[in-house]
Amino acid sequence: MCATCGCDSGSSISIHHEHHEHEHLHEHDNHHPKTVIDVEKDVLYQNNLLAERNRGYFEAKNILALNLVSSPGSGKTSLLEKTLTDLKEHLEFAVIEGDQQTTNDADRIHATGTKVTQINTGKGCHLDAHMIIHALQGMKLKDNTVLFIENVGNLVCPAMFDLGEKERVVIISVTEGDDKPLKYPDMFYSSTLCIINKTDLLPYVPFNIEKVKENAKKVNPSLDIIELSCTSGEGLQQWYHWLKSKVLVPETA
Ligand SMILES: Nc1nc2c(ncn2[C@@H]2O[C@H](COP(=O)(O)OP(=O)(O)O)[C@@H](O)[C@H]2O)c(=O)[nH]1
Ligand SMILES: [Mg+2]
Repeated sequence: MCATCGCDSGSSISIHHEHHEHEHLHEHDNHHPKTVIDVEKDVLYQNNLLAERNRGYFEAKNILALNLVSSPGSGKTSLLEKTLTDLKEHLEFAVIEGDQQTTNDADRIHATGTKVTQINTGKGCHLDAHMIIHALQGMKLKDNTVLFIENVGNLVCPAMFDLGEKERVVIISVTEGDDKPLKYPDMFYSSTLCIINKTDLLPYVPFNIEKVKENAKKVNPSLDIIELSCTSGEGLQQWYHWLKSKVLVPETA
């Protein structure tokens, strides 16, 4: 059990490299904490060290790593499917998919022709830096890759776990309520971009888009915000523009 957030992360995770390899990791087996606070500090301290290791690897290979976080169903995989399809001629992509169970999302990414590794966290409700190290070992990423890490759907625990990413992107969809930035401030505070997805549904749901932007800016005044719909395609160009502005290499085509 991960004492930091009460989930079962790390006790038994499975990593599926492109659906071929299957690896089980067992950790914390001999970990008997005296107090919850000590363990929490220890878990996050260890995670931060490993995240810095990942960050160094990414910097050395000029890999742009983006950590996508949201509630389940906000549209993370849909956004990736669109992005990978629309920009694959211009950028080198790879994806790490995080979910408790199934390779459903990895299958969707694989269908776009993109290199993908699935991490199943079991009962764990977030990815951590150690899981990313193991995933990276099997991926053999090329220099200058844009690496998307789709985190487990959860607006709470993934906020605490640095994966070594360059930027964190939080996605909220218009069916979730415009108060979410105030209810889950850590996630919005630690992100550099907030994507408001499913704007095609705005006529049908009571969601005040100005209010959600105001709430998000209250938590994080420097947060970039992009409204879009993966279904209609409206606003996607703004996201592509933001993404390309973060890439430090010339496009391949
Ligand atoms: N109406 C609408 N549905 C969307 C949009 N984006 C995603 N969805 C749907 O929302 C559901 C969850 O999307 P998914 O990408 O799996 O979300 P994830 O759990 O965050 O990866 C799926 O049924 C998608 O088709 C959108 O822009 N508009
Ligand atoms: Mg998904």
